[in-house]
Amino acid sequence: MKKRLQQIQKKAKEEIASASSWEMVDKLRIKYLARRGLIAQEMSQIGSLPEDERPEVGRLANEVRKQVSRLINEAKTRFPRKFRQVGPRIKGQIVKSKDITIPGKRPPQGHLHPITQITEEIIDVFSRLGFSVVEGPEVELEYYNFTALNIPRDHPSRDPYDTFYVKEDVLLRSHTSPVQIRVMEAAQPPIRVLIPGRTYRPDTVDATHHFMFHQIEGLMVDEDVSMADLKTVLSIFAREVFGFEVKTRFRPSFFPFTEPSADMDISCFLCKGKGCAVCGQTGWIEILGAGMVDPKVFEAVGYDTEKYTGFAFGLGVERVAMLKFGIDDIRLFFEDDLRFLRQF
Ligand code: FA5
Repeated sequence: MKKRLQQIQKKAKEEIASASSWEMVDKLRIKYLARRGLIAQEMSQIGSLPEDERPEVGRLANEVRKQVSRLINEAKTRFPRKFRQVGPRIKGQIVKSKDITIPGKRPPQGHLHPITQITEEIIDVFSRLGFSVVEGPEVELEYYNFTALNIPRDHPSRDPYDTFYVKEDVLLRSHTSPVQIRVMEAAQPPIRVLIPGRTYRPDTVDATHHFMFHQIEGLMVDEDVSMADLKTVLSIFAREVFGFEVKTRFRPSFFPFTEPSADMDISCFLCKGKGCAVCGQTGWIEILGAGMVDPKVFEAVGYDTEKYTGFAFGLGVERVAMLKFGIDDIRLFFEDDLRFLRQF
């Protein structure tokens, strides 16, 4: 046992000398000096020795323990100790502030663009009427943008001066109507969808025109859908968005993909229909084009034209936003001027 104690002392000395951190030294303390450490294990066996040997072995064991303890204490002074940080904590993390009850700094918070706000408001109205939202590609095939919509080959809107072509047969969509075709190709009636999105036309930019603007398309197809349904749905929309006093009127119009077609006007929000500069003295402002889906469009998507009828409409979101917020120049929406945008 004496020999073992001497070996333990020698080994401890070597190991302590080669330790390279405070933590390593502390592990050696546990290995040798802890309650169940190597030295304590030896000491626990002293009682089983012959009585006359016990005092001497006991002294030696004590001596070894003192030595190892001294070496360990010395070794610990060689290394800087990482102390536990103290201070106020939030979720276990030390915080620098002495007073953690001081309110935090609020990061600047933005809000939705007015066009997005109006789009969401319109979606909200139509979703209560059972319409769901669908989106389609902004880079579109000529087939969907024109051909399937019964727009003839020689129609002026197909001219490169009136549409942004990416290459032959591929273009930036000039309206959201191509998504009508994509929806009808993918699903059978009954259909009630709303299609918001960006559209592009090489129009000269002025107070009411932009080369990029937003439209919201609506499409409802079912058995027995009539012009009366179209008028009802759009009148509800106008009342919900512009208020209960607003009046609506439908004027005959023409679109190759609807028959009959109509433009919907709302009574001028400013002069209440009396006539002013905003409405060009007419008392009315046009906000959308609409009509009953032309049977030729149903043929293009393989719908039974005897069984189904439907209506479609397309409104300019900027136009609606300008009327609702009283904005007189469409360009303000897209100039990213925070002094303008913060007002909404
Ligand atoms: C259309 O685009 C048709 N697709 C609408 C439609 C859909 C009719 C379904 C029937 C059935 P129009 O070219 O009139 O129609 O455009 C619709 C709206 O887009 C206009 O009333 C106007 O508010 C807006 N708009 C058109 N050109 C511009 C432009 N350059 N800048 C801003 N808004 C525009």
